Amino acid sequence: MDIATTPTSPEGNPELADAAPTPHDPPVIRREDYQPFPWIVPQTELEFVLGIDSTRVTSRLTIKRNPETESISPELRLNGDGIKTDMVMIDGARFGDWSMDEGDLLVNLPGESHTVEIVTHIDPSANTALMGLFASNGMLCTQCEAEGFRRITFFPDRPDVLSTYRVKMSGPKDLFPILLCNGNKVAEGDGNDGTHWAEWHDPWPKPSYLFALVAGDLVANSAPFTTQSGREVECNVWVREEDLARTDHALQSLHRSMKWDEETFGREYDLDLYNIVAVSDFNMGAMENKGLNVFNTKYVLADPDTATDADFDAVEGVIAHEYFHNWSGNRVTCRDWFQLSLKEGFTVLRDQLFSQDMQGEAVKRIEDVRILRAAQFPEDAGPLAHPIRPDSYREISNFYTATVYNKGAEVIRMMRTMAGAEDFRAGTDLYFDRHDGEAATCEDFITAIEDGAGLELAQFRRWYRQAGTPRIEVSQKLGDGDGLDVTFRQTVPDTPGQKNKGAMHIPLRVAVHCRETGALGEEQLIELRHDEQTISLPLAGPVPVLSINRGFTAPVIIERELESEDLVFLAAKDDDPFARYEALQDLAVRHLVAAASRELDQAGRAEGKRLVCDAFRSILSDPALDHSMRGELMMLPSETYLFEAMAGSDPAGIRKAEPLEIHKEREQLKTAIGVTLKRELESLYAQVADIPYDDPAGRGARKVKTQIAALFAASDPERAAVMASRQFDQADNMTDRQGALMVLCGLQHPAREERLQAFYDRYQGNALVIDKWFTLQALSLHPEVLSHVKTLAEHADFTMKNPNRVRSLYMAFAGNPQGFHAQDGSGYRMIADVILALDPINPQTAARFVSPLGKWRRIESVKAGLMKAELERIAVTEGLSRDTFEQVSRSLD
Ligand code: 0A1
Ligand code: ZN
Repeated sequence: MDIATTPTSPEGNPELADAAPTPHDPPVIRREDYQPFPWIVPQTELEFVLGIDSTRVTSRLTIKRNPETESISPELRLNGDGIKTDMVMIDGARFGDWSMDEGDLLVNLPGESHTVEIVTHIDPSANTALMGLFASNGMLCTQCEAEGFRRITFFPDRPDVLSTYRVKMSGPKDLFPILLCNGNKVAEGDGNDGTHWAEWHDPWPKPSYLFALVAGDLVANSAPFTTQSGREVECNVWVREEDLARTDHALQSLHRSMKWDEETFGREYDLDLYNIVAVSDFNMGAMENKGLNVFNTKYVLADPDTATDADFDAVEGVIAHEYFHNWSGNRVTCRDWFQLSLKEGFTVLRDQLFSQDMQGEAVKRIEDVRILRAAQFPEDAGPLAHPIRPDSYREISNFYTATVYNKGAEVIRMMRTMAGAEDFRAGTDLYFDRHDGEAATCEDFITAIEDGAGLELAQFRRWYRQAGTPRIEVSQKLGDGDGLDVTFRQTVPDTPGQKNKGAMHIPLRVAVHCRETGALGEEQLIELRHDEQTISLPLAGPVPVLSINRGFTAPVIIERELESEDLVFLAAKDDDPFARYEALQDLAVRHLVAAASRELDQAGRAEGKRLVCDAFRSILSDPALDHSMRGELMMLPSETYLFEAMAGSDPAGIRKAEPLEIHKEREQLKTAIGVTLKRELESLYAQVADIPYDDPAGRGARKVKTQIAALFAASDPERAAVMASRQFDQADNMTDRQGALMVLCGLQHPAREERLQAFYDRYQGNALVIDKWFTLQALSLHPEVLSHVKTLAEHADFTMKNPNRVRSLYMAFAGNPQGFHAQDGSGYRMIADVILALDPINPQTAARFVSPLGKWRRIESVKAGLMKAELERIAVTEGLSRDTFEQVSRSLD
């Protein structure tokens, strides 16, 4: 049964009805309360008799008292969530003396070691939450991180209980010709009733969150990889037959990741088999289960006709991310979920470094910073702010955040910057050696880096404890000698539950250039440790211009009074590509925040636009830039970033963001650029328009082309319609096609509907491309976007059961300021309605829609009231999931 299209009622299923107890005030779990589990589980045997709507699970656990704990309690607590026992046996005999506590199974065991056998039944087809064992597109598949295993069978479902798994599964051969699990297949055979079975053994002890099972009608794209020690690994990418032609890029990305990790981190793969399976219903991007990664199809399938350049990069990055987890996550795992950034922050850094090597360092760094600023900075400034190592949670799924992942990566990147790549590698070698086979903590990681890389990180540890983006106020004056005295004043803002924070240890790469002679100063790394400190930096000439936080060394906000001429100079001349990008962004941010705050008179407004246009002009014509970088530099700061800049530019918190003003001013700036630089843009377009897809300059050309059309959409819609329609009609790849359609979607022009229909007709039935079709319309600059989204929600292809589809429409809409922040609050109401409708189906995905509404404190008062009212409406709804309850209550606190 296809749960993406067949409505199923959770209430109709007694197991799932139990699975949603939604206590009104779910308990708070605290990091400081950690206790080791009193038992160890050396071996786990599982047997699955598979069926789409009824699967029987038998587990046989060998358990022993944990010699490292002093507990003498006979109680064994096995976590469960919405499941019931059919039978419990202890040491081979039927056992009736068990009890339940919430979802958990409790048994009292007198001895030192026992075997525990439990039988449960589950209904994968009713599992719309997509945690545990679920059905997707006719196949069966699991997702166990963080606490999904307890929806399959009773188990100590915590990451510090490592066990060796042997798994047997059987099922109808016609429905499930392929049976996969972690590790190696050790036996298989046919039953005499149309069924078959397979037995798998994973030699590496693992926590339950890394367990995976897949059964379905799949085909593989396979190619062996030979490791540095000469072992051959069979690599398979499993998909539905119709998708096979779109798997080469994923397979090649896997090979590239395996090689890179050997060369860069000295990590070799440790099994003879590596399986990747693509599923269409998945809450997140992908999952690193040992030897059997499960992926959202979005991060596997790619060919030029259906995937953009960005999609290709995302596939490569996510494949790498999951592969790198084999060491940073699986061989060394987390002691408890508060340590999530131990594996996620480190693995994101590893995938970023890999992608820098594959795709080009400068552009990748700019993209990563853009993501951090769009997703993590707002989180750190809002009601859901938390340290990269949180102190408490009610629902761990809510902590798979940009803070834990992306800020976590930035924090480890700072360690690498301070140590240098080589010494950092010595630190990570020591970490892997010391903790291989263990469930470790962030503290273990920091200590290993201190010992192996020779750093002193006592004060640096505050990055793990303190939430909030540090702000550094920078001022400068010429010193007595031949230096520039630069004074740094740092503050870490208050965040929920945290006030009066200590100074951070912040590494910054800096250089002092000279605007008059154009001389570029030498880069140096400085380390800030105090609330206020002054450092003298060497001058390169008489008119010093400070280039600061080069390469975005630290995830901080720099505030400084800088003459606009200095920014123009940095944008045109800095030798650090990131600093160049930053200067251009700063020019635009200054103008747009001032304009949106109505601080500019006519002349000031014209002057701001002129400066941005001048800087743009030098970017358009600079022969030293490749088109990829040019395209990057041509992107104006996003409206989310401007929202932060506007709300955050007043430390007293009095100034609030006005998203519609920001939107209006940003569009006007685009118009000014399009009008002022029409000739330059036309000539650049002519240069890049016909560069072929496979040309080395093709990628950059595609980026530049779409940027130009987007600027013309604001300045000369008729010209943009012609340009974009031609680009669409002539496109031989998805990047050009999608770019053109994105521009057309914002226009009130007949070409819009024509091309939208053509796109739909061409790709009907291809779920990932139809997701793009929904997204383009929901993100569009069209004034009627809200009613378009309402209509799209009624479309036959729309379903609340598929997370990709829900996100393609509503996440896109929530990120469209013009629609979401509609004056009358109808955008907020729409998202609140989505949360309420989705919560009973898929709480994890529903809870992710809360944060856009949580911005209410930082927005002007009328909209703030409307947003808050929607949060309050959700908060009083009966039967809310733990996920949504937690996010809504934190957002209202
Ligand atoms: N560990 C995965 C992310 C992940 C987390 C939870 C999931 O449950 C739905 C799925 C995936 C990663 O970092 O890739
Ligand atoms: Zn990860």
